[in-house]
Order: sequence, then C-alpha cells, then structure tokens
Amino acid sequence: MVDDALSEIRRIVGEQHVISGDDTAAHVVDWTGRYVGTTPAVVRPGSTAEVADVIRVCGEHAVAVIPQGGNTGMVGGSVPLNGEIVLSMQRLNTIGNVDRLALQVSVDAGVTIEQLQTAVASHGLRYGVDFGGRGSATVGGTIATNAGGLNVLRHGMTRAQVIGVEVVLGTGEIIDLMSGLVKNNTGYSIPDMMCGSEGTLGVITKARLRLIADQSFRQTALLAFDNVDAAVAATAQLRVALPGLEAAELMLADGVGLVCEEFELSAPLGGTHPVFLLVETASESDDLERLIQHVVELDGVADTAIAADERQRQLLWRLRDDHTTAINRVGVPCKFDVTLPHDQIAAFIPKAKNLISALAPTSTTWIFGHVGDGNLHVNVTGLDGEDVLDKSVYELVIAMGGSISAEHGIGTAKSAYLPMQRSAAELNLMRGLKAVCDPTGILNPSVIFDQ
Ligand code: FAD
Ligand code: 2HG
Ligand code: ZN
Repeated sequence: MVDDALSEIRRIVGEQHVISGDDTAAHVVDWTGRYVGTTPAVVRPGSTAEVADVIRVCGEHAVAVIPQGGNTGMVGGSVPLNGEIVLSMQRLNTIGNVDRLALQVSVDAGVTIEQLQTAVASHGLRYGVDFGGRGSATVGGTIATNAGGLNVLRHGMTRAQVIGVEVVLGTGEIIDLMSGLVKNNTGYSIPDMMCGSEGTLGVITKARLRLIADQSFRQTALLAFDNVDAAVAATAQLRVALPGLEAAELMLADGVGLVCEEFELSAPLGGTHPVFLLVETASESDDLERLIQHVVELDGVADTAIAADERQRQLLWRLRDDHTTAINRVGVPCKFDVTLPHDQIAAFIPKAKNLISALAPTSTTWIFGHVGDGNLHVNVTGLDGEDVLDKSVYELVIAMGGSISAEHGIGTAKSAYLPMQRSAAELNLMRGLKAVCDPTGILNPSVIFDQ
C-alpha cells in the first residue's frame, strides 16, 4: 500500500524529493528529543499542485501523512510516531512582494519566521508573532499551532495575523483564500478554522499575513521582585501605563541561574533575587525616560537593569530565550504549557511545584513564561517514567480555571487529556469538521483526538 503510493508520489515530486533511510533522521525526532518515530519516506513537494496530488494519492491508498514545517513543535505532533509519511513543506519558501497599501504579504508555508521578519524589515514593517524558535519555525507550522510567543499581549496570537490561507484539504481539493480582504463576512471563516488545526484538517500551503509598523525604538528592562504576586501586579500596572508594552516575561531564580551556568553569562542584578520580569516596549521615538519613570513608580521592585544599547538588550533577552535550550541540556523534559487566570498565576507556581515533587521526588521543575497573557511553561526534568504527572497537573490547572494548552497545541502529547477540557458537544463538532475536511482520515490521525 505504502510502496504503491510512494511510486506514484515519486512521479509527482521527482525521485530526488522522496527521501528515505538515514536521510530522514532529522524529520523523525522532535526538537526536545522526547518524541521519536520512523517513516517510510519524507516527501518534499515543490508546489501547491504537487501537495494536492500527493494528498490525493495518500487518500486513495489510505496512507497517513504528517505535514512538517520546521519540526520545532513541542507536543509530539510533527513527527511520525505511527509510521506516517512526512510531508516536508521546506521547499515551499517563496516570499511575495509586500503590499504596501494593505500592509500585507503573501508567503509560502515553508518560509521561516526569521526569513519573513528579515524580508519585511526593509519596508519598515514587522510580523506580529515572534519567539525563540524563529530560525526554524515556519509560517505554516505556526498557523497550524496558532503559535503565541513573546508579543501576544500587544499583537495577539498567530490567528490575529492571518488574513487568508491557501490550503489543501484531505480530499486533495485546493482552497484559495488569499485575496487579502480584511472584511469578508461571507459565511464561516476558513482561515480562522485552520489556525490551531495542527495539520488535521488540511495542509496550509500559503498565507496572507498582516504586517505592523516596525517601531524601531525598543526599551528593555529586567526587574527583580521578592515574589511572583508583585511581578504579576507590576505587569498589570505597566500594561496600563505603557501602551507600547510588547513583552512581559516571568523568570525564576533557578531558571535564570541555569541559563547563566549553561551559557557562561553573568548572574543579573547581583544574583540573589527569586523572581524576574523582563519587559520591553516598542515605540516610534525614544521612550526610555517614560519607561524609567513608570518602573520607578511600580510597587515591589527590588532592583532594575535597563538595557542601554542593543548588546545589553540581547544579553537580557538571552536570559529568557535560552531557558528552553538550557533545560534540554539538563535532560529530555516533560513540558506543560498552560494558561491561568491572572489572579491564579502566583498561587499556581508553588502548588504545581509541590504536586510534582510529591509525585516525582527525583525530578526538578522549571517554571517561566509569558506572564503578560497568563501563560506559564512548566518543564520537568529527571523523571523516572513517562506521563506520571500529566493527569494530576492538568487537574490542578483546570481546577484553577486554566487551560491545558496555551500556545503549543494538543499534538499527540495531550490528546488523551483533551476531554478534560472540552465538552462532548465541542469534541463532536471538532470530529465532524475533521470528517468533512479529511474523510479518509489521513492527515495527522494521532493528533488532537485520542485514538
Ligand atoms: P512543526 O513543528 O513542523 O509542526 C507543528 C504542527 O503543525 C504539527 O502538528 C504539524 O503537522 C503541523 N504543520 C506544520 N506545518 C504545517 C502546514 N504547512 N500545514 C498544516 N499543518 C502543518 N511556540 C509558541 O507558541 N510560543 C513560543 O514562544 C514558542 N517558543 C519556542 C521556542 C523554541 C526554541 C522552540 C523550538 C519552539 C517554540 N515554540 C513556541 C513552539 C512552536 O509551536 C513551534 O515552534 C511552531 O509553532 C511550529 O512551527 P514549525 O514550522 O516548526 O511546525
Ligand atoms: C517559550 O516560550 C516556548 O520559550 C518554549 O514556548 C517553552 O520550552 C518551553 O517549555
Ligand atoms: Zn512560550
């Protein structure tokens, strides 16, 4: 069955774009090293028409397919855990002309976030989603996961940037919604539906994206606090005082200490504070005085470092961006990406740490995240077994009014727990959509829905 499909696929994309054996290595292991699969082949189509033909052939032969962008996803959704074919989108990498009247751009799904940012920067423009995985994560993958990142509190998640998409459904039909019309209330919004669909409804081949002015003055400060409550309260004060606030990132002393140790950086602000908040504003003119004035007025700030130049800014950001890499060096982590209501963030942290150390006494818990939008990343290293924590941690999150996936999606990692969060009616609706878009069930069959 797979062999028959692959011989047809070789004719569609060309022999050299069907990879097998050892050459598939980078495509079968996820970024964290936690999810490892195998595949009969990695297929690299070069056009939307080729994607459509490949999907049609896979449907006819009942061969499951995993669309893959940069393979930076964190929930085991981008690798072939059940022997699926990998459909790599990396050859679809054209960036269209910037539409300077509409402030939009059309790009292929395999373009990385960094390539996109670089291409639009020369027009004084920027894309509103950014995060540490920018060098590899693709437009298609970030739409499929509805990625959030560092600037959600000002610009929203990926869904807020997507005006249109071109998508190949599981039937092989191509839907072209790339007109760029912002106002277009003509029935259900298919681009919205594709955001967060995690490759289960269709393969995104192109996107029409909103761009924003690249306000070139960035003011960045690291604030130290004695407790998380004070950092959460300060974030709210800054959101009101500084309309240009783009990022508010929470870090704790152990995580910052680990980053400094792993990357030989100096400990910030004397190295003795338990809680840090990294804040950044973007504006059209130098806003430093304003930032300093508001920081001075904040309650509970124990110490402050303000970046005086771009080099210092980059150093402050390394403390935050390098958390994920530093934790991976300790060991393969178990990751929880959760949102809490703002008034529960401070209480959640000790509760989660106590729960995890009671269930897994040999483990270490690292917590950091996008506190401006209530999103905490809980990473656990040194676990003895798989999945010993998941159900209990998710019960705690739900009991505190939160969500079990803030920005990374469900993937295969959380599919068993989705019914804890979504009602039977909601799940039926989602399954119904899946059945219409992908009637033969070939697109990411193990993702979102528990088998
Ligand atoms: P992949 O990992 O290849 O795929 C992810 C999912 O999307 C899979 O289910 C896959 O099947 C599907 N998919 C991929 N391409 C397509 C397509 N064209 N059509 C349909 N389905 C597709 N996420 C955040 O939200 N915020 C962060 O701050 C953040 N920081 C990160 C930092 C680092 C260092 C890393 C490694 C990751 C980070 N992420 C973050 C995770 C984030 O979810 C992914 O990086 C990104 O959204 C996935 O893009 P990708 O191209 O790598 O997709
Ligand atoms: C981040 O915010 C990413 O850096 C990754 O979403 C989070 O490593 C993680 O758990
Ligand atoms: Zn994140």
